[in-house]
Amino acid sequence: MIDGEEILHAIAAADSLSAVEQLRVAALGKSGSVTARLKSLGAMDAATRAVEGPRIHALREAVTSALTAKKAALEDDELMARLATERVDLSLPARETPRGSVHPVSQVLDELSEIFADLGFAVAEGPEIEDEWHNFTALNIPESHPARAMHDTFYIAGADEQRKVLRTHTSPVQIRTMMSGLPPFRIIAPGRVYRSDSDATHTPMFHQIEGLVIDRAIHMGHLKWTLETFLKAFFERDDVVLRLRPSYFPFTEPSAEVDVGWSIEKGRRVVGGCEGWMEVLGSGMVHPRVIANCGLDPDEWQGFAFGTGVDRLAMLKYGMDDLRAFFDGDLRWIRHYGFNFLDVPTLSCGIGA
Ligand code: 2NL
Repeated sequence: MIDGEEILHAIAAADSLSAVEQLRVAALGKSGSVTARLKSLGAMDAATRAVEGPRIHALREAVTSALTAKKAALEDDELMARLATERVDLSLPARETPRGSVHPVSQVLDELSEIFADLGFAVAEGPEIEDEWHNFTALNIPESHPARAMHDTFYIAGADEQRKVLRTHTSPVQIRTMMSGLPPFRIIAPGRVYRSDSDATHTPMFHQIEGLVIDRAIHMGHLKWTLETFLKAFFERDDVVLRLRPSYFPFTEPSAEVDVGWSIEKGRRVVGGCEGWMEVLGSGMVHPRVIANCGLDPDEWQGFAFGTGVDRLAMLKYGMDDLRAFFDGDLRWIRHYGFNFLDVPTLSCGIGA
């Protein structure tokens, strides 16, 4: 073989991938030496070509496989060199990944759902844009009631008949549940509600949770036990004391406001004990007219209902003092008061939940 031997020697001696690539171009490229010899076959007479043809093709094969083998060997060397120098230090701390945090309202909504799920309550949902019938009329709230006034409720323009409102409480969810299903019912309705109110303690949008139990022979004893069990679980204390105070809501009869006892611990007011009272819930036995409005016979079905503000419960439990900060979207606030996404309110803390 004429300069074939030389090429093969050069490939064997190449000590870098770029040298191998240069040799490939020099031999097999468009104007490479081996390519030139392949082209020269066309000009040969038949007898010469019969001898030279197989030799030149054999050379091309030899050069190709030598290049491939050398390239693989050099890549191997490179990998071995890297493995020898780049050691993984397992004692280094893991790199931080930026993580968001769970808003206290979301956290408390999860805690509430968890507690009531344990008591057998399902979560019900409904539209935030409601009609006046589901939001007011079905709930025995008269046309003249101040809550229906334009300055208290956000109305959406439309004909009087189907005038829409941003729901002012989550009660319409319970009305819809009673109308579309069959009793008994045991549900909670958590969600956003809207009122035309804005100051240090009121935001035009806030969160409410209401509960409803409808069955045969339900009485206020069931109401009191349920609320006591719920409040003890929520505040994670056994010394939560309740006081039911007579009150008035158009949709319950009788109605009671629920206070819990508080005490001062380490200079802070906490729920538990009984140095004073604070109101946390509204409740009562569902008004028979509301039951009838939902197409049920109030002589057969009765029950209790309650409602409270989720934002306020969150403030009470986690010690936040300004309601407006909840919805300002200030990242410093959420980083301070937010929860880790693994803080799932179950005994297993989310593992398997
Ligand atoms: C409060 C008081 C309350 C209810 C909500 C209710 C729902 C239906 C029927 C009867 Cl469908 N009642 N809900 C009952 C009593 C009180 O909420 O102070 N909320 C912040």
